Amino acid sequence: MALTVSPMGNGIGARITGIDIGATPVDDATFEQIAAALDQYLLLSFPQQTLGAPEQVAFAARFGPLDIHILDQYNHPEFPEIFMLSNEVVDGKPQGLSDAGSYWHSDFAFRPVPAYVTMLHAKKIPPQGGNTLFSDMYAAHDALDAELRKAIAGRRAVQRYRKRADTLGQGTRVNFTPEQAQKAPDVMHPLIRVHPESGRSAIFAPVGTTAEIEGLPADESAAVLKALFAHITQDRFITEYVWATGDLVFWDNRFTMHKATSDQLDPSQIRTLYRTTSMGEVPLAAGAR
Ligand SMILES: O=C(O)CCC(=O)C(=O)O
Ligand SMILES: [Fe+2]
Repeated sequence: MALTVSPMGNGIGARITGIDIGATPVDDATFEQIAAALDQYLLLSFPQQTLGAPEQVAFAARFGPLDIHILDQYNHPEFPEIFMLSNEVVDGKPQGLSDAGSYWHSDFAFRPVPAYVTMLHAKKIPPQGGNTLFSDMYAAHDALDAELRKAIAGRRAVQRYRKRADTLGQGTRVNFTPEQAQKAPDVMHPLIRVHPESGRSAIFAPVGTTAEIEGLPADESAAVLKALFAHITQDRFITEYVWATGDLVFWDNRFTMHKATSDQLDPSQIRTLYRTTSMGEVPLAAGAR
């Protein structure tokens, strides 16, 4: 299949045309091309895709085992691997989770094995608003100054689902029940993680979950994280994705962070996306390969 890969700009992200992902099963050679493009660009967009829920599940499963979301009230009734994001309410019933994360995060960073690929298929996109921001954690790593690099080198940090709710008094708009929260205990991951094949280093400090740096006094840990968060959220690392209905978009959570802007969306602006999450690997620390 002849794919056309067009970079979105100078940073991460590429658009791919020349393929209808729902129409024909993607052959192995084409899949390898797509996986290689994802490795290179970290964020891929396939416009005008008409695939249904089972086709999305089948395609996403090729990247890794699919998560079934703990907030199961928003799972698709027939295909529980599909998690529905929507601010639409029909007959008093929410059609999905209205805000899956309007703060910098990497999906399931708080799990022992975080997400690899999150895939969103845009079902209904309003004329304006609801853009998603992505930040390049390879570039942020490479631009670290000597002081900050030294402060985080070889260190691990606690990844905590509850961090955002605890510190800012707000989580996603729907929070876990106590039983659901129990399924998300603290984990420890390296602050610099490496690509398992290339060995390339990236910062892994998703703002929404990175709580404490192991082995540092609390005040020092807080000061380093404050500086690190300011560093990794600079405009120069960010790509803003503007959605169109039909877009199939996915990204590599290992080496990027992202941030929804659903918190700024006017409730009259209906936005619905179907999500799958392909799980990845235990984050590898530099030197551990
Ligand atoms: O709705 C969005 O723009 C992104 C939501 C999100 O963070 C996710 O699906 O992982
Ligand atoms: Fe997310």
